[in-house]
Amino acid sequence: MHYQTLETRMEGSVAVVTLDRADCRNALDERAIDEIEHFFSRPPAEARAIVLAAKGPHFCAGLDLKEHYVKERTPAEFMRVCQGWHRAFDRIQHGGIPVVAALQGAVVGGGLELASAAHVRVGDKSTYFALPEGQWGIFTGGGATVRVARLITPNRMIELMLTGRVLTADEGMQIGLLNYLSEPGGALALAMSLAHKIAANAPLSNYSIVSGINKIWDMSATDGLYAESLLAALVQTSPEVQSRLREFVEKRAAKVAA
Ligand code: 1HE
Repeated sequence: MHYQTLETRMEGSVAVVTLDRADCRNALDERAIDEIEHFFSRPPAEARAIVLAAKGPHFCAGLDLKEHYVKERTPAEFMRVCQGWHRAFDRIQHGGIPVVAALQGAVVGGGLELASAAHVRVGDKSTYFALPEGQWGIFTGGGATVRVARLITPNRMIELMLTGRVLTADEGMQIGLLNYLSEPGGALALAMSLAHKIAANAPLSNYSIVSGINKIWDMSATDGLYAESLLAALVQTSPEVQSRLREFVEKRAAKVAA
């Protein structure tokens, strides 16, 4: 597939997918959403982790407001647009491969919805967050009511949307939008090194971590514990466990140390 809005490459077992519309601040038009869905539905077979990055000074300006203005969509048309975003971002969150997002500059509106589908978020001092939909008279439609609300609590999301407040990278760290704050300009390098470390885990462990925890969050406690035992039964008895644990038993494994 030749992508027009994405650039893709492999670095060892890490796939790097980069939003490539810096001239419009990586705003997400219908093609970009289709291409994101396509990539994350069929990631390279050898990919053990994925880094989601973006060209230019800003990660993503959200919904392509010009396209939305020009198309004058009907309610049914925009419902379909939203469902396309939900499909694409579900593939990121539930595709079974860990996704690390490298965030610089604006991570706003649909850009934050995209970032919140990743499993690990890395920023630097330039990174900032906002949900400015209110000023355009619109609402979130790319999954923020589910993913962003879970990350920062519904109450914080309501306040951000009502006031249009901009959160700094430090504030993003405090409330859980960022997992890591790198040195200036270092978000991509840190995201890559985390992704390489993640890629060294057993693929079935990673699959369970990225698909199981969020799915179990949607369940009752009883169902969740049952699902956890089923997942663990599958993962803990996989052949790779024996070779990894042998290293521990024979005292060749690295220790877990602070
Ligand atoms: C865009 C978009 C866009 C920039 N759609 N074209 N998102 C927003 O409300 C963000 C609106 N954008 C901004 O606040 C600023 O553009 C930025 C802070 C992101 C970047 O500022 P800056 O000074 O670096 O760039 P710029 O000069 O404002 O923009 C450069 C170009 O990108 C310019 O086009 P040009 O043809 O004049 O060069 C902008 O028009 C274009 N551009 N942002 C289209 N968003 C499923 S619902 C999701 C709901 C939402 O996401 S609401 C959108 C929230």
